[in-house]
Amino acid sequence: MATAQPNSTPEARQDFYDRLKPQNLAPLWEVLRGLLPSEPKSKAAPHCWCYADARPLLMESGELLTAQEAERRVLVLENPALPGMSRATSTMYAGLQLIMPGETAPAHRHSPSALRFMLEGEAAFTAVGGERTTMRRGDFIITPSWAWHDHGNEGSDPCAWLDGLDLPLVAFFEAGFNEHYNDERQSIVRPEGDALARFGSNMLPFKPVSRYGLTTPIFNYPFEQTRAALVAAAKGEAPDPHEAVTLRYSNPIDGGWAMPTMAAWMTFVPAGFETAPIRSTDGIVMALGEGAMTAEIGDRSFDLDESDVAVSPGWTWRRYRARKDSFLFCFSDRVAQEKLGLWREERGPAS
Ligand code: 1HN
Repeated sequence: MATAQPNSTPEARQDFYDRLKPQNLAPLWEVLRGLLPSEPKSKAAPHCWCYADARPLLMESGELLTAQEAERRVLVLENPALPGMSRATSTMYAGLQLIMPGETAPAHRHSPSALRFMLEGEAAFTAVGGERTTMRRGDFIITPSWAWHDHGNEGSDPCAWLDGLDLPLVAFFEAGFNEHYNDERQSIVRPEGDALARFGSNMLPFKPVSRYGLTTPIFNYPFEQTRAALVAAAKGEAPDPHEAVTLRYSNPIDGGWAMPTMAAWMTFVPAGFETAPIRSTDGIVMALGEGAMTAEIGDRSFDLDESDVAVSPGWTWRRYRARKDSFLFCFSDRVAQEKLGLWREERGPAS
């Protein structure tokens, strides 16, 4: 059977494309392969920020300007493959924030959600929803979307933490809002520990409450609890070949992830344990809370010490080897991908 055989010249095609352009039309067949790769190829690169190298610069920023002046005194962790875009992975923002003794980072709120992983200092607090929480090393802290939040440091040492925000995701949806509070600090209406007592003690209020919409009502998951749970869990079962011992931070209201756009979890890799390769479609930001370990990410290998931050781009093989008992905090857009039916993982052979 004869099939249609258009015999256009390259010049004729180009002429056609030139006439499409003024009509804001374009030929799909010229770009289809780029739109639909056979598998994801992240634009982000594997990378590690050594806290020992970043810390002196962070402290120098403390001499340069006040937290109030800066609004948030943060050194953005820029993925080397995405310069100037304020992105650690393709969809996640990360930064190192410093607050000096006596300072206040003034109250504001925004539709992007924020999380913090505490790195240094014992006397910083954050206030959310009229309640304060003291932020200690290894604590996982949440600022829900559109919740007023301010931070302060009432001790005598600098305090620093890792910030994670879903800014690139929100920017993609063009759904970002921001508002300043009419005072430096929000008014405190609840005693410290209220949220943890009501929602973080394996009990829940009789009356259904949702203080922050889709976000967990617990806004500080203390490291002390997380660490104890991981260590106890490691006693009951051998570590998973790919995950080691991993528990995710959950929303007690529905058992889902703690936040609607950013998934967070902590992995305990016991000293000497080596995980088998795994890759997933979410790009991951990780910070070592405690221990010492090697992270192999794609063709890179990073020796992580405490407070170092590393990035594993989406669909990139990763594996860990612990030199000491290691507690690795991780966050990614996995929860968003899961809701959209996009998230996948692949597990390599366990040797
Ligand atoms: C923000 O509100 C904080 O509240 C930190 O500590 C970093 C980066 C971009 C936009 C808002 C904070 C931020 C941020």
